[in-house]
Amino acid sequence: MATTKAAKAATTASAPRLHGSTLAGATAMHVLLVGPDQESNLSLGYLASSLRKAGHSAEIAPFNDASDAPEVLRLARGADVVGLSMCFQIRAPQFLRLAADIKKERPSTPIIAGGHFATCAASELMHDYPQLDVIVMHEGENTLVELCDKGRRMLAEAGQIAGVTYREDGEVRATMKRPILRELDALPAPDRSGPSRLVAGVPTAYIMGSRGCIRTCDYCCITTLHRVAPGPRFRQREPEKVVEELSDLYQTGVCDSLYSTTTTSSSPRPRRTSTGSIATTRP
Ligand code: B12
Ligand code: SF4
Repeated sequence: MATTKAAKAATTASAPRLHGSTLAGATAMHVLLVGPDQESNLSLGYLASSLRKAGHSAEIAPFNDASDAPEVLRLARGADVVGLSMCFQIRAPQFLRLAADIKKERPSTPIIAGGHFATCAASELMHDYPQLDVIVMHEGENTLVELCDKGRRMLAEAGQIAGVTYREDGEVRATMKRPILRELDALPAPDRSGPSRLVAGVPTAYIMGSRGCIRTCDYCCITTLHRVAPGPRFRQREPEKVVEELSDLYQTGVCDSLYSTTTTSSSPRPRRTSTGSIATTRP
């Protein structure tokens, strides 16, 4: 995928670092979000903007293969918390090795994993890989913010947060299921700082139009995710909000081409803009 080399550089938070400052009585945390970044990584973008909205700071570090590990390790030295986006099963060994290296260097830095694979295999991962401290089940925006709001008590009090798998007294435990987000438009727009992405030389951005799926294919991890988070299986954004985001991206010069992606392949009631692609070219 045509991603600029510059885009590999960490996408640094535009908000100032808030290390050690207080946030409604708790310590603001600096979170390093690590994950694949072949195209726009909307998971990390949404997590970063939600953390910032809540007064924390976030930095995104691409981890596309093992050669990115030294840079991630360097950035982890400045983080209060490391979040790993383990969406792909095939990449799990690399992420677990990275987590072990971070823990070896900085044993007290909490490592939180999330994403499709981490959620589906949460119990097994927590039993077998002590380098992971917490796994956030399914959608992570609110859960990660609530964990960070705990500040340095995050791991000791993880059991108070809905939607996590954690350890207590050496036992792996899961808290109550967190209902999935109903209002996708309530989320702040994803972080898109850093250089524009190029597809065939054209600055391009990806957009989330919906989440979930109406089908129940047994082999698909999207089906498993629905079991761990109650609520409607499929949610769509308001078409007007999608168009607003597209317009902002175009006006601010982030992209010349706009692709509306959706996290599902099946829509019961397609709306005007939620699936398919929309492309505009700057005159
Ligand atoms: C876009 C996409 C891609 C893109 C970009 C991926 C990227 N992230 O950079 C591209 C095209 C590159 C891609 C490639 C592949 N993909 Co893909 N992809 C998707 C897709 C359609 C959408 C993901 C997305 O952006 N969602 C939008 C965000 C906002 O939601 P989210 O990802 O669910 O994130 C939320 C939670 O998961 C959680 N979360 C995620 N990370 C973290 C981290 C922390 C710390 C926390 C707290 C929470 C958290 O919070 C997020 C916000 O709520 C999903 C299907 C789906 N519907 O999810 C498949 C999916 C993730 N892909 C999949 C696969 C298999 C692949 C490939 C291996 C295919 C292949 N054989 O080549 C490759 C792997 C690429 C590689 N080399 O690593 C599978 C993963 C299955 C698995 N368990 O392994 C999925 C689930 C599709 C499926 N149903 O099978 N993919
Ligand atoms: S995303 Fe595709 S494979 Fe997964 S449940 Fe929906 S239709 Fe089935």
